[in-house]
Amino acid sequence: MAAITGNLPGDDSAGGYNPSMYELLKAVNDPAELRKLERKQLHQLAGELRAYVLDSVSKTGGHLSSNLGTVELAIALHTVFDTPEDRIVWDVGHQTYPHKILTGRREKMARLRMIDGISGFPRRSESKYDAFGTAHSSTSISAALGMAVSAKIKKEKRRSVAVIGDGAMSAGMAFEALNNAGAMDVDLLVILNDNEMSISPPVGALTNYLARLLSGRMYDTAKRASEHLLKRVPGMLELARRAEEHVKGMVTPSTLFEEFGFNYIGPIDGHDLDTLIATLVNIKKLRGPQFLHIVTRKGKGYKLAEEDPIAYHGPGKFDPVEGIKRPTGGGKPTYSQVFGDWLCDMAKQDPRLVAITPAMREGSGMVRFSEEFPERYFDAAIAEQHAVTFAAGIACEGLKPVVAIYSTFLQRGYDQLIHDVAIQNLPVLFALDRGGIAGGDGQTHNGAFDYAYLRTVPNLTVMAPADENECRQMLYTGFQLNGPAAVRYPRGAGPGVVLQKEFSAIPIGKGRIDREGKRIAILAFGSMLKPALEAAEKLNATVANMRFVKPLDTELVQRLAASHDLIVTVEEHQIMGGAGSAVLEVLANTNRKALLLGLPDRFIDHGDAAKLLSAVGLDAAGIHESIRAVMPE
Ligand SMILES: Cc1ncc(C[n+]2csc(CCOP(=O)(O)OP(=O)(O)O)c2C)c(N)n1
Repeated sequence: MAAITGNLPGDDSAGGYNPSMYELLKAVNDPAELRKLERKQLHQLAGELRAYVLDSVSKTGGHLSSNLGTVELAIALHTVFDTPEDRIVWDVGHQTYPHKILTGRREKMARLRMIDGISGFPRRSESKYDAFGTAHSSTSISAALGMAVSAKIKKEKRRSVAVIGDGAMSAGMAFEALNNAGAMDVDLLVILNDNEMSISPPVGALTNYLARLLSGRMYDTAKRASEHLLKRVPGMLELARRAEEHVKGMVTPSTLFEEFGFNYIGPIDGHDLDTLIATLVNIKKLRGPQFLHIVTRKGKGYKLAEEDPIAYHGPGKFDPVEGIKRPTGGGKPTYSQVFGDWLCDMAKQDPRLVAITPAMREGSGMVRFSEEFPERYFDAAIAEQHAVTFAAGIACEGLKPVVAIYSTFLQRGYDQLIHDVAIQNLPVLFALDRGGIAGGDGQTHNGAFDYAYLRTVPNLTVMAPADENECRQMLYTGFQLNGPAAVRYPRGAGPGVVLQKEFSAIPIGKGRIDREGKRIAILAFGSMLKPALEAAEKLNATVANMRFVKPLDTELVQRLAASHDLIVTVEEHQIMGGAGSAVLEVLANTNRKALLLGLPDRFIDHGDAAKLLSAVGLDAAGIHESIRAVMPE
């Protein structure tokens, strides 16, 4: 493991640590065993845990940088707090691998994010130590506050702790919770895990504020305050607190978090295990809302991740010595790349184009655009609601906003989509990535509901490309419209068709027959066209690429219904309320037999996307089988 740097806790001698041992870690099967270890053993444990995280993520893929940064924090929290009785709520939850390993899931890391394996995020059904299920950001303070209030009502002595990153802290929801909590007399601890990074560098005034807090005069004052806190004698606490507030008030303005009603402590080094434990021990004795600011390093201890925490945020499998392999090019482009290229080409042609991402520059394929058009690129931070209304404001002024957003995250901005964009019929284009099964991230990240929640909104045009070129041309089509539009495409690469550089608009609300057959008509939406065409070969079925979920090509639906015995709809979306339901609405007054294929009414879990689709019958064989079940040869 030559690539591990020397800054593993307890070993500053660069590479001298032998992770194959996992001597202490092997004996820790739950936090009670961790709490029996001596303080000096915890340093060795931290080294082992860090090596184990690197070792296992390199074999399975998953989140890496953030987890290398929470090794000491996870140890300190489980050492000081009486988990699972005390509740630890991790925000987003992508940084919980050390916590998972310490809470009985060490061996299960081998099947992380795989079918029947453990989730990459906390989950109540997976472990009693996972106090709250999550994966979308900025929910931790609200949830932990709910738990703290419940403990108070039930007269239980439990503690509630929220751990939130500086990126997740940028969302409105986190501030709504702070605002609510600070005015309550509850024992809640919020730990801000500040690594000065989101997935990419964080943006916004809060980021600048935190940087000032770390570097400026406030740092010294706050640091002295925290040292002072460590020396406190129980009983003198309130007196000391008031004196300290007074002193702080004289030298420096109170922190933002104090203005919210929290007692601010920090910043402290989140990799300094001794200070971390001692501080938490003291905070545990304090009553009321507490705010601990810790500073950690994303990728800590693994040189390559420290140097490039973005590349190591969520890598696939890799060799820890060699590091991740950069794509050599030549492969099929992903839909995100197709979108990113379209964005740059369109921006060259139309100076009104403005692009917005809620903190997903890399995932949405916008790195090149951000470099080539910095003045027209806006990272709104992890703030989907704001991103959508921000786009609406831009559209009011005659510019043409494109909001690149994952299907699952637009759920956060739904009222804004209706109230701010659609009612005012503003020309905002939504590039909706990760439509359908998300793969390793699992149920929280599947784009399974977007047809349903979009097609019910007046004024909106909803398109689903079946291949990369159709995606490019649909983005162009949506961009030209004088109203809101969404182009919804899946994760990963498409079938690999040639991309036409020239733009050509697709007729609105028109589908296309791709195969003429008899008796059976398959109406395919988006990614399902390819398996539908394959299934149709054996069935000699007609296949239509519907292209539009809204406006639906009702004329085509009626024509196919009149000339076929069975209408089959196929979509990578929940059957309930989806595109098939839209087709049924058209067929309501006919006696035509219809079969709706899509995702079932349950949350589809993590794993290989192709295998998951096949398991729910959304591959060529599954489509064929389902049709034959209702219409035998
Ligand atoms: C609502 C929502 N939007 C976007 C994301 C995607 N996302 C996952 S982690 C992350 C960055 C979080 O940054 P931070 O809280 O600082 O944690 P770090 O990764 O730095 O450890 C983002 C944007 C998400 N999980 N939820």
